[in-house]
Amino acid sequence: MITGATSGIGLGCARKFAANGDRLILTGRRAQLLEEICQELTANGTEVLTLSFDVRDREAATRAINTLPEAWRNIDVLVNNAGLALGLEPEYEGSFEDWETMIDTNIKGLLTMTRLIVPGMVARDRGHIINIGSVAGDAAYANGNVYCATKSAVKTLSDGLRIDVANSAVRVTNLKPGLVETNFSNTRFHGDTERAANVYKGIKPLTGDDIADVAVYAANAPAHVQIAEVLILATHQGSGSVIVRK
Ligand code: NDP
Ligand code: 8X3
Repeated sequence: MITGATSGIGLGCARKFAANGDRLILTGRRAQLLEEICQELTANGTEVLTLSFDVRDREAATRAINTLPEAWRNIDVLVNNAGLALGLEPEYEGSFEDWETMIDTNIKGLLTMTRLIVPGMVARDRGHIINIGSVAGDAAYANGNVYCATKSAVKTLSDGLRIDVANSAVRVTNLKPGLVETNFSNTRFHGDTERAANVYKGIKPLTGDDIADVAVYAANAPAHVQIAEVLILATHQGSGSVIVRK
């Protein structure tokens, strides 16, 4: 199951896990896009189930998971990817609404999906949660404040879950990408495409597929190997705040 599979890293994961021969449950809010992706992958021989809901809506998420057809109930891998940044302003000037959306999606949405799906994994003694954190969770960068804090929470929640499932065969991975060219910056800058494009100027950024490669690797590592955390940066990115543009 991949949350936020309609774009970027989630879509990259959908395509790479499909190429790996897996059956996929794809989620996102945009039902039409999910349908188009389903058609693309189904045409290539992948079995796909789509679920359209907002991860912030706990009731809708619960309904979607509790009404999964029998053949789709035993989820082996959960990629907790749905998330976003909104705004890039000093902490003392940020928007309350943007903060709430980021916290509700990146932290509470991820927790909802974890709470709904991990009990089945523990009961079956089999499963893998791949959380999409960020380099932003390792250290704050200028004006990143609340977004960075949500990704820092993803790291702590991944570490906590890993401890809590350590007596089972369930594995937990926190993938921490740096600069990945997706719809991320368009969303962050509320549709200002020019400002978004500038984020990737002068540097070859990562792609959703680059992150998906690591997710597929972690999910297919031998059963005794737990890829706990991976930081993935573009070659000319030194840290969350050091980006060398040429
Ligand atoms: P995109 O904007 O391209 O994709 C975001 C995905 O999240 C979409 O599929 C969107 O689907 C889904 N999503 C957002 N909000 C919700 C919601 N409330 N309910 C359900 N789905 C939601 O960005 P990315 O692919 O870059 O982002 C994916 C993840 O990667 C995020 O968690 C982001 O923080 C993280 N990340 C991104 C980096 C980057 O540089 N791009 C670097 C590090 C981490 P829909 O709109 O259909 O609901
Ligand atoms: C997304 C990458 O560096 O914009 O998490 O925070 S960054």
